[in-house]
Amino acid sequence: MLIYKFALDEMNTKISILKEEFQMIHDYNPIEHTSSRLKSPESILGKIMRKNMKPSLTAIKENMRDIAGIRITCSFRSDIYRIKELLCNQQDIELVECKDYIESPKNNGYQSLHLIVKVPVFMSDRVEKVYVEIQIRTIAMDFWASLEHKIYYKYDNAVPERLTAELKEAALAATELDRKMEALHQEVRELKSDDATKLTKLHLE
Ligand code: 0O2
Repeated sequence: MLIYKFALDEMNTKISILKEEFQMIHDYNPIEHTSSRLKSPESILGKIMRKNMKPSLTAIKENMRDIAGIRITCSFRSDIYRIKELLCNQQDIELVECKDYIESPKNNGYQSLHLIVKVPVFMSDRVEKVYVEIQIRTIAMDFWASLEHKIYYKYDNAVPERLTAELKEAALAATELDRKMEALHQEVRELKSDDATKLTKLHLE
């Protein structure tokens, strides 16, 4: 598991650098918060059985791509794609798979951008490319997902139909909230840039 921990450490450092640099240069931070986790051995075993995977180390290393996972929560929907670009443009990050559950939400309403990337981990005697799953979502998407997760576990996967329908409605409300916040954000940005242009003009006169 150590190699997955190192991969997470590396990714967390990359995200911290992006965060600080953005704050300094643009006076704005697109990342609200991040969390990372290593899948527990029990959870890994559970997935091997569920997916009928070969329980060999090589098969696990190649097929289980979410042992190391990072979740990035952003303020706005546009930030999600910006962060994806910033990370994937880094030379040592290889994008293996991108699942866009924002463009195409899951049937239950779940929204998030999922990336599977490979990062090189430099050990004393070798370099290993390690899979990391990155989930990027807005605060509203994250709020919805964490409540849905709790409900799903509470009902042991058999969520009553009424709740499923209400959850879907809540997902639509979260999408609408994200849309409104994005529009407000855009307006504030335009106002700021107008002010900056006026100030520059004043200085030049
Ligand atoms: P944990 O503990 O959060 O990691 P697979 O990962 O192979 O079983 P799939 O379809 O390839 O399945 O993966 P996918 O769709 O990329 O989603 C995997 C992870 O996304 C899940 O991890 C959840 O974290 C999150 N996720 C996906 N769908 C939902 C959903 O409907 N509701 C919520 N709340 N989260 C979701 P794990 O392994 O289930 O758990």
